Amino acid sequence: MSSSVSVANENGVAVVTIDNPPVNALSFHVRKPLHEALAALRDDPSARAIVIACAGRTFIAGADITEFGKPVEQPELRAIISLLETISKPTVAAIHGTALGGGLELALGCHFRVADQAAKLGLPEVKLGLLPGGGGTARLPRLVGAAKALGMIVSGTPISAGEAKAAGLVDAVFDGNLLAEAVRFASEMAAGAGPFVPVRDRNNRLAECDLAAFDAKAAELARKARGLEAPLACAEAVRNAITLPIDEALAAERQLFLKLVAGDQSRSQRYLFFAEREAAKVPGKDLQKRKIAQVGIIGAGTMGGGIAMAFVNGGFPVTLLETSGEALDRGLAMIEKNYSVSVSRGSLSEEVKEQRLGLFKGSTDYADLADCDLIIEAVFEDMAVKKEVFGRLDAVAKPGAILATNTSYLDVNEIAASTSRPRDVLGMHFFSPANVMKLLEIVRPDKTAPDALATVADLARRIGKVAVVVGVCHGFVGNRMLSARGAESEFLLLEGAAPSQVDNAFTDFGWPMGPFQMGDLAGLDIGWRNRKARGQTAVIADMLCEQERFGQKTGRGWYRYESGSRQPAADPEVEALIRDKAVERGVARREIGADEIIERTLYPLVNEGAKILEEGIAARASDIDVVWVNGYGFPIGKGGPMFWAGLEWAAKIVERLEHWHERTGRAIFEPAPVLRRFAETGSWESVGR
Ligand code: T1G
Repeated sequence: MSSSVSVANENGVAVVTIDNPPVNALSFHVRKPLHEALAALRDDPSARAIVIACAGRTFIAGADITEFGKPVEQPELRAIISLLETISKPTVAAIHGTALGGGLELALGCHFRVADQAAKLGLPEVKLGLLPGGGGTARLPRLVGAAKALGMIVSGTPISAGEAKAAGLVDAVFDGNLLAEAVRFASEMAAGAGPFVPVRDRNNRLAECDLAAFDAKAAELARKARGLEAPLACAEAVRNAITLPIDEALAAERQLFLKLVAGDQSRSQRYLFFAEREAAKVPGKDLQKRKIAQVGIIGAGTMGGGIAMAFVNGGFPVTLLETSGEALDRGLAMIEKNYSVSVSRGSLSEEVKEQRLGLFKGSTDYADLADCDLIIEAVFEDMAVKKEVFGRLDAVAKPGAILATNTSYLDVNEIAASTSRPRDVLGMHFFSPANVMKLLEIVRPDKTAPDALATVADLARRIGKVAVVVGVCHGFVGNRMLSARGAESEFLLLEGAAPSQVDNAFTDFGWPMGPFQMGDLAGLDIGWRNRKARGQTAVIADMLCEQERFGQKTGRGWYRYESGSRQPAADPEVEALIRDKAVERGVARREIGADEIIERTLYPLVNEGAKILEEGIAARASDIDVVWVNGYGFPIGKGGPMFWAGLEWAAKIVERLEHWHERTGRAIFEPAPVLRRFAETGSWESVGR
């Protein structure tokens, strides 16, 4: 037997244990001995039943994602599942932790599945740009019905053991010693009459399916796919389970899987899976972390309130500080309203809402922050104001407390230097709404202690954030690149592109929303205030703001919003204003196509990312992609701006940047040397620091 698979016999029940840390992925060195063990046990009279279990913290978390793109080594998962289904004695999967992807598919090859209370079961392949390739699209509907299977497979979201039991996916849920209970369960099954019907031969749940309702649901999901192929393939494969004999459905699933796994979208999404985990490997990752029990948040506005919710949702008590009782009450009322909306939507129970509200403590006195282990300020974006806050924090915070600023742009070195404890100061740049958006830029000033950085990175994971460590510069990684992406926006409008044309070019590319619609959503007054603070102008946007066209909040911005609707409508007044400004500036207008829009917005985005990489503001190109996918909605099927530069062909990007640089003379088009080198080598790693 191998080190990855062992077999024991417990009073006639064979226990096959898989041990492949850290998540028992079905790597080749697991599949081979597992196949051999099951083949032997099938014909072994001393084994009346078989339990498949896993050592370590979880049941099988799926196929080994690192094996994709390489030649398949036999036996593959499907062969093991087929072998399982030739076994007449009862087979039982004992599930703890997570049974995901190929792990759940293996369990679906067993007659029975038992789980512990805390287990989760799911088919998340769609998040990797794939579909369940081990028969899950044909077997899962046979246990939980087509509609439930469609929802699980297209969303990729795991369900709890309890939900799985209720749905018919799991046969028993245990509280105590899972393995002992699983062996007992298997022994009881073996004592029973049988026969034990493989999942593939159970069709009664399929008969319940209302195909018209299924197709309507699948069409709705397709509309949300935004150009991603995997969700559509998932729906097609589940539909095949209903309409085709199972072997034809399985053959069709295989073809769909092979097409997806070879495609750019899955390559991009698998790249992002590992990129997020690389980003989490911050310097000093394994250092002793500081204990964080009490969190203080200064500022109960939109950002401060959202950040406070993010920590409370992660189970941390929060002291929320404001300058006045009235401001504090407003902030707490907004938080309470946010939770009530979640309750009304059914995504939060009333009980959990009350629990979370109980973790808030409001205050207007800095002294109440004295016991906090981490204090984050989310006050007005002004250096003088930030320094005043840090001065007061320096006076009251306990030794070793981490002091963080939520600034989006400002120099965190300067803030740190204004305190007596720069080693404890760093930036935690959340993205609004902070209780929802996953990205957290951890801004690392020069003097921050490694253990403080490691503590905050670990904390980010604990509150469900995707953290990326970034260096100090104006706008760090995300916002600095956002400026580059938007630098041409007004020129495009003056030269002839309507806001809707630019936005459509973005949504056709796969963005959830274009820059003008996004501006109207966020509020044009925010950018206006930032520009004025920095002595900058944006001709057209400033004019809109002077007319109090702030976007959705005022019913007019780049677009019109009729009677409170959020649906943008082209605004002839804005288009006339743009035309008048073009005439005033002597700008000849012309037709501008989507390709040009992408070249003049997304190529500078990539170019700025290359500069950021060269300056060491980001440690890896993949960190930049993690920022843009998790903080700005860069389409996951393109992997992020830096990965996409490879897909788009970097040499072409350099050539087009040179074209626009020659034509406009504007610096954002001057190709960064690092980008040129990437175009030659095809790898960012060869060009980073
Ligand atoms: N393959 C290879 N490595 C994996 C892996 C996998 N499936 N899952 C995790 N790892 C690595 C990960 O890169 C990290 O490595 C370490 O394990 C810990 O992971 C045929 C085609 C299980 C919920 O999509 O969701 O089956 O950074 O940091 O936060 O139909 O890992 O330490 O070097 O995420 O506790 C489907 C992916 C595969 C599940 C645990 N399965 N994994 O989360 O730890 S495709 C998935 C997860 C498939 C079949 C199809 C999570 C987790 P390192 P971690 P965690």
